[in-house]
Amino acid sequence: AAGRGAAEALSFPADFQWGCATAAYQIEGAVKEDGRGETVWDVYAHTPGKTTDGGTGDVACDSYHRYQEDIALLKALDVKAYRFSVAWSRIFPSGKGKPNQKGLDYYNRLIDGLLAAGITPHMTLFHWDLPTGLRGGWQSRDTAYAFADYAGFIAGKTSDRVKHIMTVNELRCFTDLAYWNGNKAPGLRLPMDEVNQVRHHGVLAHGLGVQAIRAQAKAGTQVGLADNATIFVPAIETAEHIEATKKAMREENAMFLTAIMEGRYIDSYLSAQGKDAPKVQAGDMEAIGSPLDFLSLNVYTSNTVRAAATPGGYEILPHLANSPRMASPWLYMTPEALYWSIRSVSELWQPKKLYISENGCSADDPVAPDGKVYDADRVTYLRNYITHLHRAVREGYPIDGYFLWSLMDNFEWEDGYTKLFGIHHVDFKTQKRTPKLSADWYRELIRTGRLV
Ligand code: PNW
Repeated sequence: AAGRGAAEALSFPADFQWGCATAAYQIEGAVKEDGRGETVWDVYAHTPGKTTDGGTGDVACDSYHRYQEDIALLKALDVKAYRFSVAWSRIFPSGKGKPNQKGLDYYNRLIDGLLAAGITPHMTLFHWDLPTGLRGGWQSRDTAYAFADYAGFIAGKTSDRVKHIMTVNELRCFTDLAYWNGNKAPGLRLPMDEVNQVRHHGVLAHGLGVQAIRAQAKAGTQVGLADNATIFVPAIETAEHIEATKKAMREENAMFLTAIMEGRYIDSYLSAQGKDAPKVQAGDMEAIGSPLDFLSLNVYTSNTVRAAATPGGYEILPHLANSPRMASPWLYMTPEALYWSIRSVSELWQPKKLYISENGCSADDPVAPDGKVYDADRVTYLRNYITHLHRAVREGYPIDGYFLWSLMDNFEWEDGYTKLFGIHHVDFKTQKRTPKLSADWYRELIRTGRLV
């Protein structure tokens, strides 16, 4: 009886939304087909030296042509939901102006195919593939207005069937990493005042996007975003370290998630930035703080936090030389991140509903003599993280679903094809998709509804 009880303790609710995630530029290919416009990632990936192996998204997984095969993979896993992104430049080739019906047709085919297979679509409107027709990119405030027009348009066209819409994916990645660190497209390294303005245009685009979607979508459409907040885990689970963790969460994400959840830039951020703080116009913060129907978090890794000596202070502990990590150097294995991300945002801001919109890892993918990939490290990573997801479910946080990144190996941005996150192996010569051990493991988790 004790053994049985232990197994039941790791059960998930029957209606828990297990899913997989992908993004347009990472899987679609067909970059010049049916009127798709050029994006910053087309330019960046084709600039020599920008991606590790010279890889581009020109072909990627060829999902633009093979989406039915991808739906079949999802169906074989028996996932309940699929998170994909819409390529803005397929809908508005230069970012604005006249819509391109052929681009819209593709997403209609995909959405209808998913629904026919009994899979709920969760749609992201911007996953970094900014049309180059938008001069100045995210440095320009006009890009936020163009995004809102695009978001409202696509919501109007699809919300009869798509009930979960995310505005943008990972603000930090397409602002800081693209305009400050410079290792994502367009690859700039701007001074801090300009970076803060780029960040502001990013959160503004999200906020104006929420308003436009609400104005044009059918009733019952749920709107949120997929954010990669920087996540913290308390050094020890005591009141003082938990307090420090929440404080770190709120302050370290001040320019993104905190601004969105509170509708303002908190004082510590504004005073730290001083004269570099963003220039804000009337109405901006109201738009940015638009209430959301759900919040989705992309969770990969975290840092440990301890309460600092000064009252109310916090200290972020650095990763150590031998801290366990996965194939991508930034991807430290910190499974508690899944629980503490959910708990911290819940205690800070009480979102109505939560999803994990991405979790997964790059790992060694050894091909066995039988041709199968036995990615045991990825299974270990997933089992550990989902154990901590279970804790959040068990404690009653309003978490409705989990999307594994990624359905299949794909174009991993500046790493090209040298770091792969798929639970299906893709042979990029033949485009053959093969389930890895992790896909078999995930299918079993979905089938039984519990961690085994
Ligand atoms: C996410 N970090 O990116 C993206 O949403 C995906 O498109 C991407 O393929 C996936 O995670 C794996 O990298 C991230 O440095 C990139 O912490 C970098 C970080 C986090 C997420």
